[in-house]
Amino acid sequence: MNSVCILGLGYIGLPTAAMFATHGKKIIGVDVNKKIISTIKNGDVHIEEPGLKEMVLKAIQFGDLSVHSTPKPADAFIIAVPTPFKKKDFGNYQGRKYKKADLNYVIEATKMIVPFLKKGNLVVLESTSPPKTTIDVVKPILETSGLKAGSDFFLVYSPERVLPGRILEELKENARVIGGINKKSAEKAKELYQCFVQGDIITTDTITAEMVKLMENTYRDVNIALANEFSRLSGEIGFDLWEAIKIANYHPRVNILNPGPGVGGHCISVDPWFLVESVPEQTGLIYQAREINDTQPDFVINLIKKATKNNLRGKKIAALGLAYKPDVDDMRESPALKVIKKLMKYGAIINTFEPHAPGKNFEGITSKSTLNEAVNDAEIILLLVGHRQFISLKPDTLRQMTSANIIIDAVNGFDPKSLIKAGFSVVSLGKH
Ligand code: SAJ
Repeated sequence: MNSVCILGLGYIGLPTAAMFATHGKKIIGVDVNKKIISTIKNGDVHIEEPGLKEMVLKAIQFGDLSVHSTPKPADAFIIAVPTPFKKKDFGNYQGRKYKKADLNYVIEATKMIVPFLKKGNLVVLESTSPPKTTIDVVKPILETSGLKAGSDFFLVYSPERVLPGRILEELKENARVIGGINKKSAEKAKELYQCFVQGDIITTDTITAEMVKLMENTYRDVNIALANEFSRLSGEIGFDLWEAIKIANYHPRVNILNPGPGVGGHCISVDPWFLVESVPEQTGLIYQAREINDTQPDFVINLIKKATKNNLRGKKIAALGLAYKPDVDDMRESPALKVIKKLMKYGAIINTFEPHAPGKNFEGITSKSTLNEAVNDAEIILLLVGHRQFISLKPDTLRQMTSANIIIDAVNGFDPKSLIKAGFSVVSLGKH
């Protein structure tokens, strides 16, 4: 397999395209978003990811990657489009309102492949998808070509499992799961990915591969929910959760994750819903974890309310960080945005700063151009994302930058003792 057409040049599609292109394959990158195509053609990338821009430019320069708005014939096709949840259509099981997967991008991308599908081609679905999507949704669409999956062309599900911020390393190093609709399909895909994957390549069937991906992210969601629930106990009982987690994690079989303002991103806050939607009557724990993580921004708001004696109206708050997690520029489903929007609703005056997108606007919230501008005349500083730039701030430097006297830390990014020494009063999530 020499040529690969990759549909969707987002957080996964573009790094995957660059990886194949720099490992001997000819890549046709496709995206329906014209802005993305023109950005790449102009020598830039729309995603902040260490090493990505250089890799994409090199691939284009050597003629191994070209970008287009429609597919072209190729030996293999990879679908790497988003699978968000529906914004308006919800399910309901015994009063539990749950979110449903929106498979439109997957369906549209699959339809785009049909006119180009030839005998011997391989089709890979990489998008995180509800169980059975490969067989129930993708396969019938591809077979409208008149070709039969498994004999005329090969079909697999192979989830990406990389961590934003470390995508290029993890694409190579992580184990890759390949679920084929038959053995031959899985073997064909294994041959293809072998050109850059250094980790184990494990072959299985499509449903198992789909479940592996959903179970991994659900496992993480449930464990973060547990940490977040613990954070709600610390004030009630009166203990330092961070100290307790540190000590508990000395146990060889315990690894408690970090509490925070909630779970964001396009993966963990979305994927568990696919399981709830599939079998609502058997997913009480998964549902509950989603509930806890989705309401964690409210818990942070309550901390702020307490610190301001329920008097948020007109309070000048500098909110630090808008991204969904530290050291990335991705704002999708970010709990920081949720906290800020709610504070604004309560009448607080918010200045924000996102070091990965200074001066930019997200869902009506504008990041100031500098940290200084955001904190200058604030009354309260609210740390929402543990970006390196924030947690490395020296308390005395911060003291000189701001008129604020209160610091609220939702991520345990600051050392409260040295902040208190510098003259601040400090409220930290998980510290009573
Ligand atoms: N978070 C916490 N506490 C923690 C860890 C994370 O509150 O202890 C929060 C983060 O701040 C963030 C959210 O959870 O808001 C998710 O962050 P993450 O770093 O756990 O995961 P993602 O969404 O960036 O990437 C995940 C990864 N999955 C797992 O680790 C099981 C990644 O490997 C997947 O490829 C990715 O989802 C995906 O695309 O599905």
